[in-house]
Amino acid sequence: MPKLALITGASSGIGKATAEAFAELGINLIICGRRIEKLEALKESLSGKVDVQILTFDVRDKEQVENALNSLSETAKNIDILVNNAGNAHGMGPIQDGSTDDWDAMIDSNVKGLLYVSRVIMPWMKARKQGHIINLSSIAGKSTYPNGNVYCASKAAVEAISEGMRLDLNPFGIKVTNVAPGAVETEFSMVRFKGDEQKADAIYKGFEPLKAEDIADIIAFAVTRPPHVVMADITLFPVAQASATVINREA
Ligand code: 8X3
Repeated sequence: MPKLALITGASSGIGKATAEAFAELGINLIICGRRIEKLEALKESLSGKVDVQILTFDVRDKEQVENALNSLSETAKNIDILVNNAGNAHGMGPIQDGSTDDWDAMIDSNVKGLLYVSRVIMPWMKARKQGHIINLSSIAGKSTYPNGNVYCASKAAVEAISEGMRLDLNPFGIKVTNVAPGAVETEFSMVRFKGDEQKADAIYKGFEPLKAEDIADIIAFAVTRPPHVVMADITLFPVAQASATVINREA
């Protein structure tokens, strides 16, 4: 029986790359996001390989999340793998000057959105006594860096939520994998710097960052371990990166 995975934030970056990697493994997909055209294009490109269903909702909107997920057919509720990938950074600067709108955006998607989606799907997994939840955290969740403040806090929350899920879902045989990447070149920095290309490009200058596919590759590895094995916590850096703040850049 082929597995079924639901991926949030699947229209780009790590979410999209994970959908592509799962399709290679023959895992059927429910791809979720806000950008319908991007999801349609992804569905189109994968449809020859696996079954792909699209769900459009904004993880920040509790009602939208609940309505969209509950609209799934009974068969489609048999989700084996949930990839909580949706999330982003908004702004980067001293906390005393921070934008409360940016803070809302990060806490609403990275923390509350992840919880809303999981809250619907965890009972389905519990009832089947099986499932695998992959939470996309960040090195920012393990180490707070200057000007990262609320973004780092939102990812520290993801770390705590992964631990909490692992503890509370333990009796039901549900696997929880926390994935904490360092520098990955995606739309991430363009969003963080609100479209300022120069600032975004500077983040990845002088070294070879990770690609979305590198993270997807590790997630694909995590979901193909034997039933008795769970990769609980994975930190991934490009070779040039040694910590949240130390990156060896060519001059
Ligand atoms: C993304 C990695 O180092 O920009 O979460 O916070 S970092």
